[in-house]
Amino acid sequence: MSLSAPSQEADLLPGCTPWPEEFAARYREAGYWQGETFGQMLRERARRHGDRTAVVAGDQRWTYRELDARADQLAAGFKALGIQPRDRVVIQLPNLGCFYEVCFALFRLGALPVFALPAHRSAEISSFCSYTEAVAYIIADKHSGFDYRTLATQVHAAVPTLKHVIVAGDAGPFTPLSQLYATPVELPEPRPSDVAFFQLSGGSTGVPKLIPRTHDDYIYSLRGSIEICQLDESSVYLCALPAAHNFPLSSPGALGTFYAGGTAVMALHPSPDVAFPLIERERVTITALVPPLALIWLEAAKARRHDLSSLRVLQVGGARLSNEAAQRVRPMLGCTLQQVYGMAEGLVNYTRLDDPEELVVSTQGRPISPADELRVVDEDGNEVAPGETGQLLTRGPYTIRGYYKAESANARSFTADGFYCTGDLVRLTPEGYVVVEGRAKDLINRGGEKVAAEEVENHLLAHPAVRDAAVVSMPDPFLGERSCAFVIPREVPPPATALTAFLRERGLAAYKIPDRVEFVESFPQTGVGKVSKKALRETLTRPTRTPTSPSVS
Ligand code: AMP
Ligand code: DBH
Repeated sequence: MSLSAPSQEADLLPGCTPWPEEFAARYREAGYWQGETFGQMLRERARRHGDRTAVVAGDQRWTYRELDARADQLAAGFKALGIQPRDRVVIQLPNLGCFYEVCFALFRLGALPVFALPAHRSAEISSFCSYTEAVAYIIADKHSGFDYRTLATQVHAAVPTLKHVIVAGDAGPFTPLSQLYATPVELPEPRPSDVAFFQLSGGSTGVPKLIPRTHDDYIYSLRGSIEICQLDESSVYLCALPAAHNFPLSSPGALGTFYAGGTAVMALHPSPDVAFPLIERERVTITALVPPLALIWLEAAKARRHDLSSLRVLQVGGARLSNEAAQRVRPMLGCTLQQVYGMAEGLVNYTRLDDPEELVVSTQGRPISPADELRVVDEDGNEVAPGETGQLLTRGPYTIRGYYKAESANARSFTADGFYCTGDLVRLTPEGYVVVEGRAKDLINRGGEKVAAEEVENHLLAHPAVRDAAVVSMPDPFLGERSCAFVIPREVPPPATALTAFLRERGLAAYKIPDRVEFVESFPQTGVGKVSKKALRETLTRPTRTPTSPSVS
């Protein structure tokens, strides 16, 4: 532990915003930041729990000793390729057994993973690679019917800094991951106060923003999470959501499970067909889902074909879970529901496992840390009366102070005194629990997958037949929200399917393609002349629409 660590400013990767020195000192003194790196954490767990199973993926099983050794070997292989400390490496892997080896190898090397999701396509991946000047891109050969090597060929051609494409599986013209396990070499330890990796924000403008997380701050969030979720070495965590997402990575996710000495089981797909047999076989104790998946699981559990009795906690988060669905979790699945309201920028709230049913069903929990500061403010930034709804602002020992290399976005998303503006409309209960009421930011939350309206609009505007575009959410009983693009055509409207095909060709992830397209002559406006998305949204819930509007579903 280093209480007298040098100024963070000097430690931190350029392009990242440090915590002010007085806050950093406070977080160290309180024991939140303990000066430990991910590499050291795994080494220590391998010493303490060497023979315990760390990772299960298909019929592969690795003990902590094996995971530790394989991370060392892979770190040596990455180094031999020329990957250096602080080099950025975009990882886009499905839930394969090698996922955590790759992460820990990069952590040990001090290279910085950028956690892309399997659903991202060329628009997003090219942007992550060029924005971070990534030197390597790590993919699987194929997954869910998609060939990532084709994507890599496009990205490789578009991004000059990218030297290596590394493939888990059949590498084709690229570097096979399997050939990079080399004899371990001595590596200098990265600084715990430095950035360890980048998460992605759901983003409210343009492509997702990059979130730099340090060893110190993230490991603190793991420690807090495993205490709240009561994880220990007997815990078995099922990673059913995409492993790179902040929720299954850290709340407490697989990294929290490793911190506790438990076992992480990978599900290649989150459907009950895949997940339920794994829960039965591996005696899974805890897992995490987004609300639409939770609804599917609740339905599937009725058949009672699998023994799910080992499951103690079902975490649901990423988007608002309805009270009605929340009430069905214990009767249908026989386990405790834990609502999780988190964000890759930091702050995570949990309902506690021994909370009264009323709080668990109707709130999104309370923060991990006594040092998390929450303010609920009105549109002028003034605090609202207790219990009133307003935008949530937050700062604390594991919430970032700025996105990576994003000065103008930072000016919008952070207050002068360092609070992150979540864009979420919330109210606080008398017990200090958060209830998420909606969003101030311009995002569509499609069952936990966040679609930034502006990003999709920019792509639509690139179409020659489109004069203007506004993308809004529409309520959906299954996903919570779906997206609708309102388009003002230049002359004759193109077929809606031509527009969606155009977006696909531009390499936009499938979940961002508008679920519906409506052609209009003009947009309704607000008092100051901005497009009123509120009014657009309202036209969708009115019973009659322009009869000529073509739409796609
Ligand atoms: P991201 O920026 O992708 O990390 O997404 C974080 C955002 O997801 C939050 O700011 C919320 O808008 C939303 N979110 C996460 N968990 C919940 C939840 N339990 N209930 C409602 N919204 C949530
Ligand atoms: O949606 C999220 O980003 C999220 C949800 C639950 C998250 O980042 C987390 C928990 O850590």
